[in-house]
Amino acid sequence: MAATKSLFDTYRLGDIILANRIVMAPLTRNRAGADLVPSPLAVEYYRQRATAGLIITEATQISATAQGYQDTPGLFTQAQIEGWRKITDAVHGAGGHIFVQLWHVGRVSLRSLQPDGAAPLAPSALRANTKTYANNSFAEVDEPRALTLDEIPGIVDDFRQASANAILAGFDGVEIHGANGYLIDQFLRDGANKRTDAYGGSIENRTRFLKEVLQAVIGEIGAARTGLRLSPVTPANDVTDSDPQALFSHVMDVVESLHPVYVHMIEGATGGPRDIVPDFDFEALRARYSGAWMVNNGYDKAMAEEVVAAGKADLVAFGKAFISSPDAVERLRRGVAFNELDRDHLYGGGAKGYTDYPTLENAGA
Ligand code: 8OZ
Repeated sequence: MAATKSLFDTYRLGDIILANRIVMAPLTRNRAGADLVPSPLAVEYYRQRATAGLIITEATQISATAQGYQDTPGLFTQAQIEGWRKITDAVHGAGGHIFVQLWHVGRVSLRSLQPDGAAPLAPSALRANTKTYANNSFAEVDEPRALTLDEIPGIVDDFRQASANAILAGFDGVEIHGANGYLIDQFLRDGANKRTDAYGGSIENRTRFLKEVLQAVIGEIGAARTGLRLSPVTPANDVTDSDPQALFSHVMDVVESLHPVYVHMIEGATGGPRDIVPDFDFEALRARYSGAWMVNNGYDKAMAEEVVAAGKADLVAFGKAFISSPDAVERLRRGVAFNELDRDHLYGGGAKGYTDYPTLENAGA
């Protein structure tokens, strides 16, 4: 019988060896500097958290139209590549590994954040009933414009180019953000995608955009450096689907055929409760895919140890724990509580609630 796996064991992910199975989840913090270049403070923030087996960065724009929130970073200009290089060097210097999460927000945006004040882009011209963070407050999103058929290859190519930029910036790989009601998820769900061309209608058609993005990114940087995040049951950003089990079963078959190195599965409502769709069968999704399985959503130490020991997951991602506790891995190891989360300084601002959380070591514990 194989030895029982522990959260604190190393893990081979593609061509890299992670120091443990604890992942820092992608976390939007709205602190990018001028021209959406990550700030020097972000270098310190990620360096502090480099004991995670893997860091997945905050969601990062593949192009100017991909933006939906104020001060979220990009990876489509030389200055942005150079800004991220400082972060990847810092994390690698501290012994960690880091993937960048690549996103296009689609309809979750405002004209004020789009080039020339144009309407945000989406599969269909349907406004989402959701808010985004801009001008230092939350605001209802604007009505989008439907992408024309001949515009879609350009967006797929923006994902490809951003993945090439990620390698130039020194990242170990990329996570494609297919979750939480952003552009890829908008294509997947029949509540947001009303297209009548090859990208809408059947489950196969709605999965086409994701498939093309995966093919383009894997073709550019290789499957071993490509991950994918999905959230089949989340209500985030007003995405709905008439049959998520069937939809995501097909998605997993496509994913298995292209074989990105991991799938990162949000098992409930993003950042919220796990049990919103009690009869949804995540194990059936996992059974269709043979790569690394990363889980997320409200895990504590006992739950995380249990899923890893039982072989139900290879990696467990923690979000809030890594915001409040740069040494979340050490706290998990020792069974010590995480710091309290400073909810007033999650989005935007400076060092407060960002790089000023204590570790056990600098608290003298
Ligand atoms: C919280 C606030 C803004 C963005 C996601 C990127 O839900 C996000 C996000 C989360 O994936």
